[in-house]
Amino acid sequence: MIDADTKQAIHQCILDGDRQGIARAVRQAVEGGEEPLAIIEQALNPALKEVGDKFDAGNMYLPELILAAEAMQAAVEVLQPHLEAKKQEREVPGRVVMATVQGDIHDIGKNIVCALLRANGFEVLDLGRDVPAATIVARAQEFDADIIGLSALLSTTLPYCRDTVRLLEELGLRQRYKVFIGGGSASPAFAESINAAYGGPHAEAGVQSMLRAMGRG
Ligand code: B12
Repeated sequence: MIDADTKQAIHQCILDGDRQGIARAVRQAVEGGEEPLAIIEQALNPALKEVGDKFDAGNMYLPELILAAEAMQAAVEVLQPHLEAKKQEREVPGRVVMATVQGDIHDIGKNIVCALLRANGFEVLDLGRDVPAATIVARAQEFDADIIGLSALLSTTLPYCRDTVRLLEELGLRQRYKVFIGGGSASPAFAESINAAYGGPHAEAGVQSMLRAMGRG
């Protein structure tokens, strides 16, 4: 468990949308020996969830949501190199194309998944956010990917995960790739309904599932 004062300081910076404050707090936490992943899962994610709940309940408005998201992104940027520094010298378990699907600009979670995949030795092509199914499939072929990882945070963009799988089927490529979906809108039931794997609600669990799918871990 991370230190309670550190957790509270990070939590408050997210709620206040304080980019400078959070970069400082997160840097100090890492220098003080806290694990980057523990900072994300125990401090940053719960704070951002609170922001989302407040927004949902009408107690927070879009400009504040944007500031909180920018603070989160600033924290992840500080943590990303530390996550990737954990990379161990080992055989590459596989190649992954990651994207946030069309219509969706939520990319914080996807960026964390990419950092953790790299830390676990995967070769990763990050296509960014708001990526159409056709681009995902074309780039997966070019990159000779083993896995396609899709992130969807909006209920309205979840169908684009289905579109990606359908396009693979139409092109006779479905057996070529393992497809994982994740992000706030994804669920095990939806994943099953589109013939994809559910990556789980946390990046770490998702990466472990991908390692297992590649016969590792
Ligand atoms: C930050 C945020 C934003 C930021 C995004 C900034 C950015 N660069 O990402 C901004 C302010 C831009 C934004 C905009 C909007 N947002 Co918003 N946003 C959020 C918020 C608060 C946090 C999301 C987040 O980053 N969570 C933290 C990350 C780390 O978690 P995560 O994404 O789930 O990822 C983790 C796992 O899911 C997993 N994972 C993720 N992807 C993948 C993929 C794979 C393959 C695997 C294995 C694992 C995996 O690993 C990650 C790390 O553990 C959520 C609330 C919430 N509780 O989620 C609302 C939320 C997602 N937003 C919402 C809405 C409605 C919007 C807007 C439509 C608002 C508006 N009226 O304009 C716009 C949509 C813009 C668009 N077209 O995409 C709703 C969605 C409702 C729904 N179900 O459809 C939510 C749930 C808020 C709410 N309660 O109403 N938003």
